[in-house]
Amino acid sequence: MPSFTSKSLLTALVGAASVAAHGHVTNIVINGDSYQGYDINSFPYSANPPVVVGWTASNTDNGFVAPDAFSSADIICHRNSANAKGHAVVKAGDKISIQWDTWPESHHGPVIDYLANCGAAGCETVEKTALEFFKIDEVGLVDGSAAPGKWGSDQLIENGNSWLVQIPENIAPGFYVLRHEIIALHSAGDANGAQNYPQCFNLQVTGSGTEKPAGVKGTELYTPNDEGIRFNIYRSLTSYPVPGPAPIKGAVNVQQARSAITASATALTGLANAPVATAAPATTTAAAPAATTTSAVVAAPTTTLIPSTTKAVTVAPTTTTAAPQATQPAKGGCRGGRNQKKRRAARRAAAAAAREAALARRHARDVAFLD
Ligand SMILES: [Cu+2]
Repeated sequence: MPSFTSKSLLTALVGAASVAAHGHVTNIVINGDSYQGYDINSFPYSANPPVVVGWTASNTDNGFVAPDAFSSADIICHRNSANAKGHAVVKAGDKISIQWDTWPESHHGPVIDYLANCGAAGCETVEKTALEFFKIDEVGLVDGSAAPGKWGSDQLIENGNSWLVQIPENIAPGFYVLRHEIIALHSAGDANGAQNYPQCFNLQVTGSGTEKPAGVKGTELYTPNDEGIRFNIYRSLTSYPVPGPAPIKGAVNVQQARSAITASATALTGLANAPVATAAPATTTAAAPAATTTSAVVAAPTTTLIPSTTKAVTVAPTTTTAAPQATQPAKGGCRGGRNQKKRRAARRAAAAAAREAALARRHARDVAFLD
């Protein structure tokens, strides 16, 4: 890999690449079972998208959340995000492979994973602003000897655009949101130049852990002036402070590897699928999901190392700006307030669309320069 020492060289080398080279998570793999994520390329245009484990969002440009939105709810699980209506079951201590469709090489930066407990009602209905995230892994600068350095994002690309994260063994069983995030730093030397790409998934964690780590609200994870947010990567680097709270005790950065898919799994719904904290029969070691699940977890819990062949994924160059998400059905309320509510919702949608258009323009500038 050539080492880039200047932006102009970088531009000369990769300036011709396509603009819409961003990615999103297509699926997650747990012990061979592949659960579909939120397909940003098709679900927003579908009247009846399937129930999946990935949170809904409106970033149809595969875009990002900028530092000036760090205190808005968009930073929690991406723009205008809404709860995934399904979840995957995973045993504490098991690994989850998070598969992106693509990731642009120029977008160097850390890869970070958090969990937040959803409480007894589960993650399908939890209020996202109440979620408190604790960090379970982080990989920032891997090698800074040659600018712009080797980063977690580069390991992700080398690993077939996938990231392996382990659910800490000590975590208490329950429903959790997994918040996976890449922060692209290629423009982070400028104010408001970092680009956060969070992706969220609903999990039901089983096992016999007891830890209930304290967390931080999504809107309090970062500030625009954090040392690791406003950060110039085009220099020789010896260290990088990964933003956000410190990883919890028990967090592990596992050796990156790919996970073989042996079955396609259906997202589980509701609370009764895999009993929380129920002792498994003494003769079995694997916690089998209860009989009502539609997804038989049969795969042996092995993580197979697969040679990283480059997956040819073509992403349709989406240049359209996001259509405002259908607003959630208004909860019952007084009729008189309805029109005012509608007008407010329309104003909010228009403001959101304008914000996204501005982000898209800014990003088009960035990628014209660097992508
Ligand atoms: Cu970009």
